[in-house]
Amino acid sequence: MLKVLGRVTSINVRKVLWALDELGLEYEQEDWGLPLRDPKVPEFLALNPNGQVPVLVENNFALWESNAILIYLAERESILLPDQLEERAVALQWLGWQASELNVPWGYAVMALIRKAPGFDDPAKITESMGKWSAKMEILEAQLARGEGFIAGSEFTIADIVLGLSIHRWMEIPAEKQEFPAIRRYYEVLKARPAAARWMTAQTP
Ligand SMILES: N[C@@H](CCC(=O)N[C@@H](CS)C(=O)NCC(=O)O)C(=O)O
Repeated sequence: MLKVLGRVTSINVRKVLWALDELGLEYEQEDWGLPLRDPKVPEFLALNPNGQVPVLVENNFALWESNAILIYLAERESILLPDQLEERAVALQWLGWQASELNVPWGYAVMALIRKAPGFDDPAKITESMGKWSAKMEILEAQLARGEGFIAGSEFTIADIVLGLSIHRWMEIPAEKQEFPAIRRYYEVLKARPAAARWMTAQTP
């Protein structure tokens, strides 16, 4: 049985849970991650030396890094990634972009406005974080305005999972935001998927 180690309040854990539900796979989920269960303990660090969630475990196999887990699941089941080389590369491009570009600028704003973490209360830094995040959302808006349906074309892929959860975070953050019509339409399309309805919810942070 596949096991997902990680609390459902984590966006990275919800990526994996959403993918597993899309694939119709059975799994168990075990709460790890603060404040529920500290992952920086030897038992967990043996599975992921970063002490972070999620980790996917099956028998003696353990895999960390949420986007690597999504690729593994899609390849294992031969769906959620296109077969055609260029289309597959474009899906992987957006998957990587979510982790390395979109995920970075929102950090301060999310800590301040969603997690309300102590020490994250500088209005100038919040504005800077929102501005940089918005600039990345413009890139997403331009791609989605092409009207292909999903981010990498007409097929739903694992890239739509990571972007759907990221957009959900944008929609949820209580701040003044630019309106992105194509992103909103895409968000509604994604929300209509049963697996998305389960995980694209207000389980922030
Ligand atoms: N690049 C990693 C990031 C993982 C990550 O940042 N996980 C956070 C939760 S979103 C975490 O484990 N935080 C520590 C904790 O929850 O105790 C991935 O995509 O899996």
